[in-house]
Amino acid sequence: MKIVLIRTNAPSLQLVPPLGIGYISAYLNKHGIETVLIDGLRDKINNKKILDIVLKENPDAVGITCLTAVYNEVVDMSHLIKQHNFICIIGGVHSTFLPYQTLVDSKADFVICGEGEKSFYELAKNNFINNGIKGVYNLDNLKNESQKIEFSEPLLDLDEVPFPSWDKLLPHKYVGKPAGLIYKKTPIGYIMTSRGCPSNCTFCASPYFYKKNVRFRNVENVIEEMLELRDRYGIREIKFIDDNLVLRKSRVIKLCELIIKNKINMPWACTSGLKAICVDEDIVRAFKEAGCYNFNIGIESANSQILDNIKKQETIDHITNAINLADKYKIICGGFFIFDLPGETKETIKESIDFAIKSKLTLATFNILDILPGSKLYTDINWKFNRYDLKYSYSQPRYLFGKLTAKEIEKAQKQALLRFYLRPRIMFKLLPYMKLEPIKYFFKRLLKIV
Ligand code: B12
Ligand code: SF4
Repeated sequence: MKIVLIRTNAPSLQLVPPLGIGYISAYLNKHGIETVLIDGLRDKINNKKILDIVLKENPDAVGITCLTAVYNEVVDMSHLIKQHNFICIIGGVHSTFLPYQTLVDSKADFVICGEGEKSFYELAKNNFINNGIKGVYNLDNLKNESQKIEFSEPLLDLDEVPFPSWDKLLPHKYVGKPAGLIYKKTPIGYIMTSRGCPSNCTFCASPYFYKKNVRFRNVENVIEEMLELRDRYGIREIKFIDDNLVLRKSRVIKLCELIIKNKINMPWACTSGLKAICVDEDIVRAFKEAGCYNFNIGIESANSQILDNIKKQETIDHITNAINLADKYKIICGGFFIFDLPGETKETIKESIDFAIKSKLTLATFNILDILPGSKLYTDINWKFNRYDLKYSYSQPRYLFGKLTAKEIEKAQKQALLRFYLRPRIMFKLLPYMKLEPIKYFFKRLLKIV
């Protein structure tokens, strides 16, 4: 049996391997099913060209990965696949939360909700007949969007699944547009060492996707993956993309010790945002010793009422402490802020910008809130996802949660970026860490955002 797994192409500021389909591929291969991976984003090919490859491969079924941002491209890809009568299966965070709409719009045969490895395999083993496999839906067993959904059986032991199919993803081909504003060396390898997050931030889809079922890979297994990426594919830097790499202190310290013991000798960073409350001096010291040059933290707002409103479960003091520790150990610290959170006013935005500027942060992003299917905010305000509205995501406010107009929020975003970055201290601090290539990349991205 042969399965083709696809990531569609769509405008994106960053190019990171699609680990989700990489893991599904590895799991299927482990169970004797052949896979072909097509990354339209990396190869800069449109859906028609992807279809040509599918036709050439003539698989038994096609799987497409779906985030909200790429929904329209996924729907279009699925139509092309169905025109040629292949079985089409869609999975990923977006379709997990809006499976009915995805099935109707895309005409796909199945949507698989939750982590896809086990259910995809069960479905393939069952010749694509869904005899009650958990998390697998079509229009026969899903009648409307309000029907209660069961997620697929998750992988309880993350070491049970092999590394993502790096032999098919070709990690060294992901050059240019790395995640995060800076990097030291390329090519960069991306690693996820855990799944899930126990927090409750109301704007985020993660708590509901993983249902707080947090699982960790063995650190020895993570080291093995770092070595494989370095020695087999020539990867020269690692970015960890866990929801919160520092969730378990003893584990992350052990990871740092093993990075040193195994002479990994690659710079590394945590791009996704650590939770400040989990960051302490032992961790930051261990990070530094093991080669970490950058970590980011999800700050969201410097106003404590807003932090309470979004159930951030940490204080400005926790955030300041994490930033100061990074500064003490000369690690570049980035902060992620979000504008238009519930309770936002002119004053709270000013508080966030002033905080960013007064703090020892070296990098900062100021995103406008988007309302993600799967997040608590989405259900709280009974938001309806509109696929024709996607082009405004992250550039215009979707719903005014506070007391500001859309124009005021957009203006504040631009001002924040300019006020933060147009300071000699920031430029000066970034320079020693950057070579010409990253500097060019940094300015290009900044200009694009502004
Ligand atoms: C790394 C990452 C990125 C990377 C790479 C994204 C990518 N396309 O792979 C970068 C930095 C580029 C990025 C960008 C963005 N991201 Co991002 N990102 C992540 C992060 C931290 C990890 C993703 C990952 O690799 N997970 C590991 C794999 C194993 O999980 P997975 O991809 O979900 O795959 C599993 C299942 O979803 C399912 N599955 C996936 N595909 C398929 C396909 C089939 C056929 C089947 C059956 C199953 C299946 O099975 C997989 C294995 O279990 C997640 C948070 C998270 N914890 O997942 C956010 C997350 C995916 N990102 C998110 C967002 C919002 C964004 C941006 C819009 C942010 C922005 N402001 O621009 C952009 C959109 C980029 C784009 N155009 O696609 C949201 C998505 C929410 C949503 N409803 O779509 C997430 C969930 C975080 C959140 N805030 O809730 N992101
Ligand atoms: S924003 Fe970060 S800490 Fe909050 S729930 Fe999402 S992944 Fe967890």
